[in-house]
Amino acid sequence: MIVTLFIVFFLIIASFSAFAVSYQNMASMLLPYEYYDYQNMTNDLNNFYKDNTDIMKMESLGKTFEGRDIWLVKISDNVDINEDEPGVLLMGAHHGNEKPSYESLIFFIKHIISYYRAENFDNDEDGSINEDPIDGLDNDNDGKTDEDPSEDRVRKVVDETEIFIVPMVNPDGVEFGDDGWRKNRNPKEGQTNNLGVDLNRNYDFKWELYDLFPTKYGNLWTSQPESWNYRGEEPFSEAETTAIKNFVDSENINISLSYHSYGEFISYPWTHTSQVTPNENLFLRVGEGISSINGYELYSGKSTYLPWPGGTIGTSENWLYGEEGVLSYTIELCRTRAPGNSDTVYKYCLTHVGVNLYVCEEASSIDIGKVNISKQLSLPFKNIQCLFQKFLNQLL
Ligand SMILES: [Ca+2]
Ligand SMILES: [Ca+2]
Ligand SMILES: [Ca+2]
Ligand SMILES: [Ca+2]
Ligand SMILES: [Zn+2]
Repeated sequence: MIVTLFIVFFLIIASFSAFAVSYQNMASMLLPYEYYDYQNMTNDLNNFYKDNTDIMKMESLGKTFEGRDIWLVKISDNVDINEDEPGVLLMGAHHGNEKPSYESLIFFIKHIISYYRAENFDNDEDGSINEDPIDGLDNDNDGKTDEDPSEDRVRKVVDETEIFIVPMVNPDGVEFGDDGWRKNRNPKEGQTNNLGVDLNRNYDFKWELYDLFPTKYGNLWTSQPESWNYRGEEPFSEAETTAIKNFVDSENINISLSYHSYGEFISYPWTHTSQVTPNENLFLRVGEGISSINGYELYSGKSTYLPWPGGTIGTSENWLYGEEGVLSYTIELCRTRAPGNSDTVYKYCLTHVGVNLYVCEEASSIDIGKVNISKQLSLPFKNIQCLFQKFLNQLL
């Protein structure tokens, strides 16, 4: 009898707590996540800056077509001085309709400024301090993952790295319509609808391949002014890409992450060919490190993702690596373009705090310098170029 009563009592408690959990989940599902817009981001960044002038700096890299500032946030100790520390560049919202890409970076800035000032703290109140840092693992086997991030880790990264963050490369795109707009809003000849340029096709690296091999590189598509992937009339025709270029030219950047959404994968150069770069091993090592934190698939140049249909030209990754010697990755966040569930967004943001801290920690071990791209042409491609040259010589 007593046993039966006990079981009944236990079942009541169990079902009640199950109800409580599902009720909580329901409640958070009913509250759609509210993403930043440009003005709220600008206001918040300004406020963070006012309270953290010793480790944070904010400046405009230039104005967009519609007159918005492209904000750059620098985070480092002695932030006004250009110190001899490895440089990390984090970018979001090349595509304005990919909201998690900037949201996660604003979240990262908040995390940094709050943890930098905090004593080492037992965030989950389990009696031990910093036992479960953000690395995608349940380090203390308590069934929760990354629940006690390390304050010291943030301090070390801020003190030893120069972190540059451009959360919204394309604020005009972010602001257009309810869901944002992939391209910028700079109207081009031949556009009555679908205004603007796909900024992640506007960087200068082997731009001419489109013209040489139009079918292989999807020329018809990216050269169509009204396509979603329109690359613009020439490399760096756009204020946003030019702003990024001028900035990168003026700084020593070792590694960069460009956030997009969606797909939950990581990719890196080359984006225009299935050939690997001379730094494939380094790309793989750091890429696998990132993948171990966020659990995303790592696509190397040889994977099935590329080429489509012959690869993508004009990406920031190709230019950053091929022209600027930066170890550059794209991270496609999330399973949908802009998840509406607050818990889901929070998880993506927190996980990528771990990813960003990790690349900062790796930055000092990465210095690839200028890449000699002439060595990077594939054999068949060299032959084609050779033939093309012969053909030109005959004409001349
Ligand atoms: Ca802690
Ligand atoms: Ca703890
Ligand atoms: Ca844990
Ligand atoms: Ca952990
Ligand atoms: Zn994108």
